[in-house]
Amino acid sequence: MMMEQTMRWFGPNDPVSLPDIRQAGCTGIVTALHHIAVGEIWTTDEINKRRSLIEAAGMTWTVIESLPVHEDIKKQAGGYLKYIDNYKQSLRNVARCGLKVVTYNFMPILDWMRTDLFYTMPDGSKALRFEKTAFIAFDVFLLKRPGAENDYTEEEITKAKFRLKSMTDEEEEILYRNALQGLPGSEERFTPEQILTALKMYEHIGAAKLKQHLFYFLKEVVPVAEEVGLKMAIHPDDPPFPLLGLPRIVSTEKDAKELLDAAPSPANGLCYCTGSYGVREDNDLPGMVQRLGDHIHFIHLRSTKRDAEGNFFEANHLDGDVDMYKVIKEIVLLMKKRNIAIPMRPDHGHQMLDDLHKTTYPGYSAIGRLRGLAELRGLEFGIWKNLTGE
Ligand code: DNO
Repeated sequence: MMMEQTMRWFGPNDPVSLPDIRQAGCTGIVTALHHIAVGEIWTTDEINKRRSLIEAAGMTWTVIESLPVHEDIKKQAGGYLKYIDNYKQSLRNVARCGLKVVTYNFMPILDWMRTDLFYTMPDGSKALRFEKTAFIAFDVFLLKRPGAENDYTEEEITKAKFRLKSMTDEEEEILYRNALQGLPGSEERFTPEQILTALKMYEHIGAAKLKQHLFYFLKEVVPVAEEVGLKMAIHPDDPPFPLLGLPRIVSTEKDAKELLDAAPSPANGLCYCTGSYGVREDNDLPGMVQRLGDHIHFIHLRSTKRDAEGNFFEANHLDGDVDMYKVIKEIVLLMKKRNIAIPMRPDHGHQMLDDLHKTTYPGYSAIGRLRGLAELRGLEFGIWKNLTGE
């Protein structure tokens, strides 16, 4: 039994079409109703409309990514009780429409963060990259976040100042835009004022408090998910460390274990994202599958390459710091033990070939993901044949 192969699709406006994804070899689609405002209820009508589009293209809607958690829930402020009720209702509705897995994250304000969306690889393809010094330059000198200088050493700040000086106006503008990129699937960007106001609201919320808020949310929604037969899959922080003074609480195996223990249920689970967890050297990726495998409901496969300076870029799926052979071997063993096919998607891909001339969602061009999926599928097929002799 192989992993269920899926790709993320951002909906009818995605330049990558459903037939493209099917031709890449996928049987499942991972998507969300991006047009519904965060916090509002997903109605069965809207879910079914989307599901029909996917089924008409010969695939199934396997996983939701994401059913986003309203900021008020993360802060336990404003209308958070109503938003939790809405979330429960959305869960009931998606279950009624036959969906099985719901991905979400608990990252305050921002989802993923990169400083460079077009980092040129030696072969001319483009990758996403996080450059620490550029990020500090953004934080301290462009955004001018109050207190930002306290988060870095003097040496780091001096380096950031020089880094900024070395940039052309255009490069500076691009850095600014990249860092303020909105959520995946949305074309909106935050304005600096919006970010600074949002950051202010988190001034008194440290990691311990944010964890309490997550655990409260889980205790509320996990029983509903369990009752209606859904699996929840929390996506880790990307990158897995605090940014802009915001706490990040799903970065390590310990974090994952704690949140699972906070609301014990088979429905309380993880999105095992090797690209996010793998940025930290102290995360033992194959070991996490061994120890937390019963709670892995969705898999993102991607590899990053870090350096001693704290930078990383997204490598080819089989290169970089993630030992994809060991990871997939553990997943094959896990699926054999659980006797299920866990859905996976190749996470991100390089922009390459014809896609270099197209505008797609950062990380989500067709050909790079097609390459990633093909390589991952081949690796899995070989491991699976070898292990099972089937
Ligand atoms: C990035 C994605 C994340 C993920 C969310 C899940 O490419 O992996 O944005 O979808 O964090 O809620």
